[in-house]
Amino acid sequence: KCITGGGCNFGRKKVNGAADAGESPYTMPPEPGDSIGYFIQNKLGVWCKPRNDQWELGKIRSTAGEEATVMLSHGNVITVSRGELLPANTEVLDGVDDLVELSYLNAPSVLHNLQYRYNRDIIYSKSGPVLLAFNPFKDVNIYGNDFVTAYKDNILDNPHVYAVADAAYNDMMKDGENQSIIISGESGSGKTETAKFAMQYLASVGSQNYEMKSKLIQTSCILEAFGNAKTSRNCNSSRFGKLIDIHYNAEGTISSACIQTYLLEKSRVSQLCRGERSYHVFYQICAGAPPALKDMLNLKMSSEYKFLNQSGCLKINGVDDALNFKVLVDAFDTLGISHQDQENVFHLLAAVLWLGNISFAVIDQEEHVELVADEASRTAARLMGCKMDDLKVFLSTNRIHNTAEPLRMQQATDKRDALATFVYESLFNWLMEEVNASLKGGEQHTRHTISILDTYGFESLQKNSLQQLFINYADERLQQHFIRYLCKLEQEEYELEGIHWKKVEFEDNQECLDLFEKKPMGLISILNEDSNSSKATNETFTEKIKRHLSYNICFSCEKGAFRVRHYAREVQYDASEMLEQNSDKLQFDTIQLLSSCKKPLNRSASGLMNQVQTTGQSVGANFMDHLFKLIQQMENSKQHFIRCVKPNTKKLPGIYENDIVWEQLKCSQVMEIVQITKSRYPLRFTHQEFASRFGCILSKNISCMNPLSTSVAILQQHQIPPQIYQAGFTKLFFRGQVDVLENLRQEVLKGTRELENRFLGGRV
Ligand code: AD9
Ligand code: MG
Repeated sequence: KCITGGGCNFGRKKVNGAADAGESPYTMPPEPGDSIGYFIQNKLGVWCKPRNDQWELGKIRSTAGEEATVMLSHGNVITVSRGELLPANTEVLDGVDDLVELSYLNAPSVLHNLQYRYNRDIIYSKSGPVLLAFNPFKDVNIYGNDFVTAYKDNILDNPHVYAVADAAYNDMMKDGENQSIIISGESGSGKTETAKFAMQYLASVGSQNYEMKSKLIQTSCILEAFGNAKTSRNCNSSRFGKLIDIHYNAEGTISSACIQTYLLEKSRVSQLCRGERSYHVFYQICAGAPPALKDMLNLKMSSEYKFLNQSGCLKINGVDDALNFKVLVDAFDTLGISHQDQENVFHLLAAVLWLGNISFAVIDQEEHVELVADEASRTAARLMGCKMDDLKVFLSTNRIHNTAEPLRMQQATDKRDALATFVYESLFNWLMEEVNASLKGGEQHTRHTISILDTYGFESLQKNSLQQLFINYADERLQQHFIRYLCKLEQEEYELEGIHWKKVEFEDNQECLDLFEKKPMGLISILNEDSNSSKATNETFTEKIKRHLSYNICFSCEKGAFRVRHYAREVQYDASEMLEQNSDKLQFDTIQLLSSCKKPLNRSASGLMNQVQTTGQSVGANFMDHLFKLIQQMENSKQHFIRCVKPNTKKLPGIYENDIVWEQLKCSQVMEIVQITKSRYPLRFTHQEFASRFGCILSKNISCMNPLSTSVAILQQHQIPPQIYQAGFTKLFFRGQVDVLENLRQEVLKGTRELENRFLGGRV
């Protein structure tokens, strides 16, 4: 098997659903520089753009000076400038598994190849070491137990998320190394679905532990109910990032698992954009709670709650919220969450909804307000488990040094929303702790871990706040990690080793990362500093970032807003509430109120009490800590990359929009990665390793030679063609396996063993 997982190409595999290419025509490609000349001379297929900026395939009929006459595939003949033509690959390469196998790497050829596959429901392709996963927006029949078995038993080995998970599992067992599967892509491109398929595979191969397997699979349902919502881009958008660690024992059986979550979008609890929904679980409980539970919670239909009805969207086409509530309860049961705890969870969900319906009445000339004692406030207090009077004082006043200062309408509703948001966040965190406690497993000893990372996609909304700033910063960090791992480190090694290498240029996002991370005056440091300072306001914050960061080409500042040029796109951020959002400080009275409440809340309150006393970190500082730990964990593991691609913005099957696909491929630098993979040297030995491994097949006496001379002597004696290797300062680099040398070595070793056996055999 090729050690690059598709990177080297000494022998092509037949394409699933595509023509058999027979002998690879790229063994003798024309030099890139004069490839169009070669095509014109031989009247081969070319790509041209006759209209609408859409590439079309044609054949050159004739040329005159700088012009060429091309017959398009549907019969029209057009004249274009030679400079506008790009070489097309021969038809036998249509639909190859790995873009590395294309002779000509240009935008139309790559797009054509992927479309060829997509039209045949072949949604997975390789671009060198990266798996490209196209969202089919329909069921494609390539998952389930039979397919898991087929990949496990190597009956199938074409590109698939199961093949990636299988490689991770096998590498872990073979090399004893931790592995990570890093899934990226735009919102709605299929990351979460892909992560679930990877988890399904890993739960199946690794385990005779059926209890753990079903628990692991059921966690998705809980995570999605509480952390996913309908947005304008995805009806099941993850509003948090997650890293799933699956731990294995020495036999390769799952021993336990752990899920870390990041940066839940809290604001969604109280504020929704038109056409979007809050977290699924709210609609599920309203639609699916049995009558007794509804009575206990005084639960109404979702349309009765302000937090849900504000956006004009209560239902998702094709989604049965009531049924999903039953599925959720089953998942709670599978994970062993007690009925009492489940009841507490439902109480708090209903409490959040009722908090949103609480209203205030103006009570004096200064427009101070007081909480209205009605069904909403009474039910909210009862469900949270606090006294009505305490809730009333809490929501109508601010406690400053033992005096209660009355609030105005906006302040009171803000305080109400902050409380509801906090209750939900505490509930989410508590639930994650419970899920993890259930996945802890018994006393089994953990050897190694496979981690699956499913983050948010890059976001650019109409109004972008602190949440988007952190999501996009995390995306930028992961992009750098991806590029560094796949483009930078490899090329740097060739340079350091002094071997001949035609450098592939790629876009580095370091400048944008500096904007965020520079110390002491990067965007995040300034944000953290100002949100801890009592003097800073959002205006002084905007002034300060303008003063300190305008030198950076990725940054510009406007009144109350700033723009960042991300690798994916430029985004404008609204700075008007950033400091409050970042400091996320809870007043002492909030903690007091919550201490008397139901279980998840009083636990959060005591946790917070400790936090207030010890760290007092801002959201940004906390998030940076998390992100760096996450990247470090990845760097200490073998990494497998999956890039999900959204083929259209309509979220419909069967539509492949070239521009949309190209934009995503360009952002993930697919062409550059393929180019590097095409010419890389996947196999490498230090001179010392090579000399001691293959020294035995050298006929001359090598005892007085240094490792480099020995290595060169071995290569020359066995006539290894110089085009498949290069000798660097400390290492030898090979384009593919050195099977000839391995076979010779095995023969020598076999001969030696036989000889030893003959001598020893007589005596033993
Ligand atoms: V976001 O950044 O969380 O907003 P994701 O996670 O990238 O986003 P998700 O996995 O939620 O996207 O996929 C969006 C929708 O595409 C799913 O709800 C499915 O309806 C659809 N999808 C994605 N992948 C597949 C697949 N392999 N097969 C079938 C799929 N449908
Ligand atoms: Mg998702």
